[in-house]
Amino acid sequence: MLIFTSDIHRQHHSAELDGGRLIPSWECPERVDVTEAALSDAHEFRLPNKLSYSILERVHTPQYLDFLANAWTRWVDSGKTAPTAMGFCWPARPLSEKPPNSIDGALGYYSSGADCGITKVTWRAATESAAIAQSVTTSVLGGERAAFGLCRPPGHHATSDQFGGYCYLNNAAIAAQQLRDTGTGRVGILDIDYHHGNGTQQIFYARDDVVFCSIHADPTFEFPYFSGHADERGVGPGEGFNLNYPLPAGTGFGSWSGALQDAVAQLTGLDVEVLVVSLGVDTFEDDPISSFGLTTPDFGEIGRRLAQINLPTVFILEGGYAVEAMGGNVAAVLNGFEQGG
Ligand code: SP5
Ligand code: ZN
Repeated sequence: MLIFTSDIHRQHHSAELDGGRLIPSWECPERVDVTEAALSDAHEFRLPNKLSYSILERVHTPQYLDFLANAWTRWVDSGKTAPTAMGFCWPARPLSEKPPNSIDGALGYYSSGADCGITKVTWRAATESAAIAQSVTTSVLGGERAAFGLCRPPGHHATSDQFGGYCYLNNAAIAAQQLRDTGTGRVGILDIDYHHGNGTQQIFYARDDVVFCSIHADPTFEFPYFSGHADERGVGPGEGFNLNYPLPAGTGFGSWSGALQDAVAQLTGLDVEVLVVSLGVDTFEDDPISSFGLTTPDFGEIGRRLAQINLPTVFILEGGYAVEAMGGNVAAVLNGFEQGG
């Protein structure tokens, strides 16, 4: 399979507030190294083409893009010396949501939490990650059966105007929008990361041309906490085109794959023409921040099942924090997909 990747991400490593302490983020550069190493034998690597910026404006607000592009400079200009810019105050219920002028206020306004922040190279890394998503999509539009983007930073928690959950630009949404803008009919996004893809859900919530379908840890106990319940089914024309499968802590492959089977049946029934897979492997049994019990062979089976859907497929990397094992888990999905037809 064609794999798009780049070195630009390497210097981006945010801090994250975890259990009351600021730590180097679980979302670290080594994730890509390990995955590249595990894929190198059986797959072909390519660098992305230059990002066409206009696609970002189809998914994110101009104010948010302007904020992301300039946040680091504003942080430094405000006299701060910490290597990660983070907010500490959010427009929580029932406060005003008027955008503030100060960098501290803007960091709160344009983010959903303190599990990540903005470093000197975040904008560069996030736009390169989006360029990877765009190149993967272009190659599938050009006739590839499937291609994979080693996107880092990940994207599915980024809404139209908020970063969070290690995500800044929503790579899967960018892929889906690019497909729509170039003549693809209805697009299906299948999000199998451990966490609910709240950003992708928000971006397409009122639309019926992109179906969002997510299998994830129930938000009653897991991040992102405020999005991902089964009764979130879309609004207006989008009603019925947003499908959530929240699952309990400790879920193993038996019930997880039951949810997948149902999700695939629903997607197939909605006449989807191209599939975008938000591929997180943080459902792995040894993931340090997650609670599901999937094994490496289970990831191979997931790949085979995804191939059986029999649609052109754009794979976008999301989470996965068991660094040593994640390469093998991603490889298992892609190899299973190729075996599955
Ligand atoms: C892309 C993606 O998978 N983002 C996930 C973001 C999760 N951020 C909150 C993580 C909280 C982790 N707390 C772990 C405590 C273990 N000691
Ligand atoms: Zn995740």
